[in-house]
Amino acid sequence: REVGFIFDLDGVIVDTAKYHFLAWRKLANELGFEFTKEQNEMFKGVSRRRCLEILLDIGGVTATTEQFNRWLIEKNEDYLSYIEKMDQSEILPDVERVLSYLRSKNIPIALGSASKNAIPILEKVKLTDFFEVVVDGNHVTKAKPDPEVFMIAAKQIGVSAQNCVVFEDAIAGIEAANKAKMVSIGIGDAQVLTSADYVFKNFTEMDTSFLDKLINQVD
Ligand code: G16
Ligand code: MG
Repeated sequence: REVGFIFDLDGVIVDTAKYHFLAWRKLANELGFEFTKEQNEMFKGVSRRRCLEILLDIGGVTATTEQFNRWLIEKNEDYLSYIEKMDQSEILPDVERVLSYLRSKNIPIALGSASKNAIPILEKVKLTDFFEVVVDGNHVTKAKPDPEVFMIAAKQIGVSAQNCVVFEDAIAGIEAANKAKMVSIGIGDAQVLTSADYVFKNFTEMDTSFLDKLINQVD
């Protein structure tokens, strides 16, 4: 197979960052400190455990292993209460157009996410069928910026790494794609995603001719 596309989930397909934020803020408040939207930026693409470590650092809180694990569960249960209410209206603009276009060209599509909740989220927004392969936080041992998640996805769709295109909203994710020698496409702010091969504000800005260019150039 010649070319494959790998999508990150949070911040690329859906905006679940706002729900992660609400859940982390609730935990921070319970522990007696504030957690801001700006601080939440650091959590994008970062594993749940690592996020909690950073959160506790922010609050100057030390935890026993038992407390740490309990807070992880608490945060996730709270997060899942938001996920439960999600529907297709939360798919980010033009994601379906791009997925449909790639599918019409018979191009394999994979998900490469740090989230352990990726499958239920895809189900909620009814996008599961587009993905030939889902690699998520349950399958990796090394988090982004390690390229493991994308390398596993490439292997599973049977496309060599340098012929894969990755869509990512997080700096750590762009780094992971670059380390994997894949074409990295930042979705977000070009001032932030400076090491991406290309950056688009969102999929609405990305036209079919650009997708064709990627499909033909990656080879
Ligand atoms: C997402 C988010 C991160 C979150 C991580 C783990 O990564 O960007 O903020 O901490 O998943 O999520 P969960 O707690 O659901 O396992 P990605 O790679 O989809 O952007
Ligand atoms: Mg992301």
